[in-house]
Amino acid sequence: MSDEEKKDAGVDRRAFLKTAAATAGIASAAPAITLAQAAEGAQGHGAKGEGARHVEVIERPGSDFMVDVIKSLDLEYMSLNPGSSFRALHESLINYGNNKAPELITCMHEEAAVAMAHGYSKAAGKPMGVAVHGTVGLQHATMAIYNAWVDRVPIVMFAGNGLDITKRRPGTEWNHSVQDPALIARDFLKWDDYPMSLTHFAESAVRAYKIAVTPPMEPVLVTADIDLQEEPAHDAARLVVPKLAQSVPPQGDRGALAEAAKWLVEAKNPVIIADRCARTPAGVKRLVALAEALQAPVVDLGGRMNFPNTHPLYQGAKRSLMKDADVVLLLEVADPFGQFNSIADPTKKLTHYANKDARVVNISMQDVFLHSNYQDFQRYWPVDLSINGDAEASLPALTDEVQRLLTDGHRRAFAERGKKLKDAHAKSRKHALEEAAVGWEGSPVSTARMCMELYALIRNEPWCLAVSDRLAAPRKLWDITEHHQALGGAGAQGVGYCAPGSLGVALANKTRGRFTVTFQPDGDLNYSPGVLWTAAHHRIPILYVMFNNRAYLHETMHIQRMAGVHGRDVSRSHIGTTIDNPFVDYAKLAQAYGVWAEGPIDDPSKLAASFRRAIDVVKSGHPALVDVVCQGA
Ligand SMILES: Cc1ncc(C[n+]2csc(CCOP(=O)(O)OP(=O)(O)O)c2C)c(N)n1
Ligand SMILES: [Mg+2]
Repeated sequence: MSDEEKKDAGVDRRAFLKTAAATAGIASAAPAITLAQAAEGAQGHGAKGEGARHVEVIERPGSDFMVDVIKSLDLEYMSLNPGSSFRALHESLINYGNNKAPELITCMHEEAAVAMAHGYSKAAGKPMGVAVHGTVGLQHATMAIYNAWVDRVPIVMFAGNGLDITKRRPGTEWNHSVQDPALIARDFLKWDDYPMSLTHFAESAVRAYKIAVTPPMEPVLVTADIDLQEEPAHDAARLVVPKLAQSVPPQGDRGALAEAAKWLVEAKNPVIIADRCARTPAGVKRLVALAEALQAPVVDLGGRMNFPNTHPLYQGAKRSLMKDADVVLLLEVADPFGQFNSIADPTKKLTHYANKDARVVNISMQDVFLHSNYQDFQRYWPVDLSINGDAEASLPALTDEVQRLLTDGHRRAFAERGKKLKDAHAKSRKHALEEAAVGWEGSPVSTARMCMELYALIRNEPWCLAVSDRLAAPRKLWDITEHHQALGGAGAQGVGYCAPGSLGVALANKTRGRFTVTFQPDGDLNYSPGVLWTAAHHRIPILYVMFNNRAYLHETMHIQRMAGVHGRDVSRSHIGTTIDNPFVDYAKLAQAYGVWAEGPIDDPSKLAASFRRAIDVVKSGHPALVDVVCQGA
């Protein structure tokens, strides 16, 4: 930092404190305290220390150096719920780091802080930072970390903690200390470390970032020890921030890709299945190039937006394709077994619905890095050619090999295949429209009507659907052509992702000129409704359309199924699964948090006008919520 920057960053504030023993914080929000009081922990939560009266100002706390390190990581934002185990880092981020790159985003729950970073990362194409209280904060954060883990999303997290027992204040600080903070989340972290010096912190933070963004991308955690944060950075002049070196995503073995190309070109009925294949917009173009070279159908499972749904080769998830498939190419598919088999619920009857003789090529990083405890690796499926590599990085070589093999004969045959697929695509689009018309006038509103009323108003905006795996209608009926338009879902179906995850997407979109919309399930919002306050406080433009079925409806259906199997009355399945008596007034809830809101709306003819008003609010740079009372799950 230059002297000018330091001044700008408020480093001079410390000099001011030194002479004046003056005030801290925002007068309206926090009572002014003297340095002596601060040293005594007079404002401390549960601390009753004897505290020295004489306070020496620490000119260069370790936490300032930590900020230098964090600033080298190009993190636009860092979400947090405050906690004293990282209070020095927090203060340094504000006053030394000037609350810029990263800018702090205040969250009301650690799960929301991590889920915001999860959504942000997918929309921005780079990680966001998170700071958490090492013990209780991480306990809250874990499900969101697990979601990101399963979704292969990089998040760079910092936890505060104190190891040295001689420095811990009695009481709370012991309750909030842990030998090994990352332990609780280690099964779903790619890497973590507990640095014991500032140089160690610098190396580990940079290493953590590098590891997080190397496919398979995953969350990482570095603990910032409280004493390292709060003690002076000894030898400050000699501390260096190591250069961040990012790895080139690994391409699969060229010979194996050539073999795969041979199989695909020779196939009569090849099928391409993509899940988390396209990490960037380039990935979509690469998949289009391969599919067009082969005139092969693409099944997009939607973990990412892999392929335009307007493209004639886009075929949705069709089992019929798999019946005739002779070569199947899996591109970063989370569940290979599930593409060939189903297990009926509740009978658990196994059906193998694909052609048994199909040859399968799997391009994935799944075997390269996985953990044992949590079972997100899914059931083993024996493939014929397993290629360890990043799918997006491997596609150009695969397409080159395909192109090299093509003869005029192939091209003629492929053109024929392409025509048939084009017809099938048009038919399924028509069928989806007919399906959407069912219950169009119904009240409560049908989910398809809710989706299409909104789409009519935003289709010419640079829209982004923050969570795209919950409702079928947008996937089938909205023209999804850009990578950023459909960002998949929670990853591990941990409910509570949609509200904060969407807000993280909106945070990324704010500076990228995109208009963020999300269909917000009611059950999901209630895990962390404080997200609405974060949206209002940080002026994050997003349109929350409540998809309010007044229930944990998926669970209602599970109970109904069980009642059926047990030969009992299904009419009591609402017990423990519905959100009624009283209904939640989501418009009032949002308003209480400072968000513009309308509803509940159960008359579909009233949707358009309300959506229009909400869209104007969002366009003016603020969040808005429309509560739509829906049927369906
Ligand atoms: C953290 C967590 N708790 C419980 C569940 C089990 N669960 C699966 S779907 C669901 C219902 C969610 O309700 P809502 O978000 O309103 O969606 P709906 O089913 O009504 O469409 C629940 C509770 C889960 N997946 N994650
Ligand atoms: Mg619901």
